[in-house]
Amino acid sequence: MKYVRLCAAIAACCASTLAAAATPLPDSYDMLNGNTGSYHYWDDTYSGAGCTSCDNASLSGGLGQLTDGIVASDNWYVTEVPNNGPYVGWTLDPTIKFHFNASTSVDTVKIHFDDADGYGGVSAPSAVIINGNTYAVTDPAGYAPFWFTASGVGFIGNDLNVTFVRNNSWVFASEVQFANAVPEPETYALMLAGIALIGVASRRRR
Ligand SMILES: [Ca+2]
Ligand SMILES: [Ca+2]
Ligand SMILES: [Ca+2]
Repeated sequence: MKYVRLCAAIAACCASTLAAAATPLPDSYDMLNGNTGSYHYWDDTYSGAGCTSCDNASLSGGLGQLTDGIVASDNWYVTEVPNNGPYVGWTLDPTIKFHFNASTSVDTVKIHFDDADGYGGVSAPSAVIINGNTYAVTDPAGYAPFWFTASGVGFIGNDLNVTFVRNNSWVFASEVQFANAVPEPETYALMLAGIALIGVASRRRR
């Protein structure tokens, strides 16, 4: 029976689309700017208010290097020479408040950190705190930069606070990404189209 196979195909299609993760982008983030060591580890492209060339200046209402899609390809001592590199580096435990204009669900937070194994006082952080929940970070083997993934975040709202807890003098991050499994409008459109097709198929059968 053709329509049974058609229904099965549509169901499989809808199921795979539903499982696909959406990757919401924040509309802005607020935080303290990075610090200066051998070089400046500032959020060089930050678009909001605040001094982008001042250590620990309050930055607000904009986006910058933590959400620009650019992921550092190497350790800080390679990418940050001479200045304006892709990382932001702090000598404090920064809290970054990510703001979504519309209420947004977040299941997963991914953060790209440097892991210089202590070179220059830069190590992987010991933990990440997301809206009060602590996620321990294991220092990966070797010294390559790495992605840390916090799963099961279960956040729905507008403002998501993320704190990096240092394990050494410095913490360096180059990108933060969010994901959720909520179906997007296109998914609903696909499902409606599928239901319509099933209706057509069953009418033809009759
Ligand atoms: Ca920078
Ligand atoms: Ca970046
Ligand atoms: Ca390591």
